[in-house]
Amino acid sequence: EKYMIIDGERVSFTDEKNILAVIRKAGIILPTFCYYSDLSIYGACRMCVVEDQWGGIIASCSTPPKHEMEIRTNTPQLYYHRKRILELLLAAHCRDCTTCEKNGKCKLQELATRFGIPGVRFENTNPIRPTDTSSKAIVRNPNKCILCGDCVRVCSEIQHVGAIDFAHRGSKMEISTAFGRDIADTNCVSCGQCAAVCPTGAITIKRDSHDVWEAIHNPKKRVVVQIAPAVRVAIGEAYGYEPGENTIGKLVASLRKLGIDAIFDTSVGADLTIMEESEELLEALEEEDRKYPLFTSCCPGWIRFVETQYPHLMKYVSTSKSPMEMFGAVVKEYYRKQDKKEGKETVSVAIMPCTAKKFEASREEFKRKGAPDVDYVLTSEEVITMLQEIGIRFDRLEPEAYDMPFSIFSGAGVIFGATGGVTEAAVRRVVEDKSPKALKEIEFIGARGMDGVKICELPFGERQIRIGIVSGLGNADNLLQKIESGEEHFDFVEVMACPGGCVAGAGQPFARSTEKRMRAEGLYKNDKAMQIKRSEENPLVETLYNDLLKNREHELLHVHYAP
Ligand code: HC1
Ligand code: SF4
Repeated sequence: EKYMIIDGERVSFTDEKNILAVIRKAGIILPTFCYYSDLSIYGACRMCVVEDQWGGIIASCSTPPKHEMEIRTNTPQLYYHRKRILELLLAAHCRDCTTCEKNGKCKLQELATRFGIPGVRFENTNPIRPTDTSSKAIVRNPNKCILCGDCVRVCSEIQHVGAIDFAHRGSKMEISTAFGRDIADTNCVSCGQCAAVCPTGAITIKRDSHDVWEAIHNPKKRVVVQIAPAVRVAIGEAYGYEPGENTIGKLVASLRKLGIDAIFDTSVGADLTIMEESEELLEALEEEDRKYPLFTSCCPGWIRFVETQYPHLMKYVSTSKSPMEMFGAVVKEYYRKQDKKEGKETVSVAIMPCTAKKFEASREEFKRKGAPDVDYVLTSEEVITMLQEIGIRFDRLEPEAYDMPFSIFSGAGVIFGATGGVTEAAVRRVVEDKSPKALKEIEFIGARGMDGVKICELPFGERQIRIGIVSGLGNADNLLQKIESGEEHFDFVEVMACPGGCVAGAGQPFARSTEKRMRAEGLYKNDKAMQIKRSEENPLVETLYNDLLKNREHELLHVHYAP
């Protein structure tokens, strides 16, 4: 058995990649800024340093463990070293903590408190640099950056986007876009993953809650909300509920107290998306010698990725709008007459786990007569803050039901929020056998689970269909390369930009892999408890097609992105 001596105690290890992992196994929480197990090791912050048996100082994140190695994590030398790093970081940091987005959640602030830093002895000599607010999804404030590089690595290693990188050297070093452009003018897909890993307030998610408050306070406005599938299994975490616990009823009750006029579920839109997208899939399956699959279209980060990196593949992306946009169009149409009669204006708000949805809502392609179908997107985190602002005790409220008339949706719509969910929902729709046994079999085609790449094959009539499911744009990129080279062939490919799907969106409360998995399981549990399992069995879908959507499917349910 291999072991190390950590602070005089023997700790065994097997395949841990670095000493830091062994130290954590021993129950010691060493402070770090730049270490994420999913990302490459950067070793920049030097907070995780330890002393070896000869008094040498080494970074534990970038040193592999060796058998019989002896280290100390807690010596006078290390104590002063860490304190000094913190002081230097604080000295170069804009310290307007009270009004910072990250107040209370900032790692620098947390460690300054943990180390009892009494004051900063050095002056901040850095010039104040402008904050980049050009993106609909994220805000970059370089004055709060500690150069840990987490954002750079998540953007390039996990997402294969590389919109941001280190620029300049020495004390001038900063994180920048190519040529210092505004982030909105780069290939950034608005996925928000950089904000999710940023330990300070240097990259945060843009807030739209102020505008929504104004609409709520305006008696001439009718504020209508739709809630995305993945929100229900995460928002409760802010109130002590387990990840995966479905707290939608409490959220609905809270939103009523907030002053929202009508509350619906994006899963209704997901049922419509399945109706349209499976038509496209059936058509694609008819085509002979089709090289490319039908790609899903509900994830706006993915759409932006194809537009910027694989524009020639845009024509293989489903033209079905995302559930959010389909339902947004339905909402605006539904209230049009009533608004006129009552002299009101409907403001359509979507509560999403996602930051890229803010970008999607603002796209020209989703404006009709100059007005967007979704006016504002709030993340789960923003809604938590809004509830806190007026002191709503979410946990003490009795669950309430959705408003009429859009209160019916299927389990297929709900599972959209987990990677593989769209595929499973589409398969439920296209298979001919609608028996409970067939439904159960679909559960096991391999679409479930949090793996970044899943491949399913299933019989379809005389043939087999082959489906690829990826989450994380890096995985999507790798799969696209294999499709292009002819190494892989699929009939249908589902892509979600965030690793794990919407449950793991950057707008959700911070989560590690266990919580993400529990959220996805929560959605499948929710589906199990639902009476309607398939989108086409939702009676509301039929009503909509016969009425509001009649002869307007193309206008209201499909989109053609400008080249
Ligand atoms: Fe998603 Fe979707 S599943 S994209 O992850 O297709 O955001 O939850 O609302 O639109 O339904 C997000 C989630 C969400 C859409 C649906
Ligand atoms: Fe990169 Fe996503 Fe951040 Fe844009 S939002 S910079 S794509 S990680």
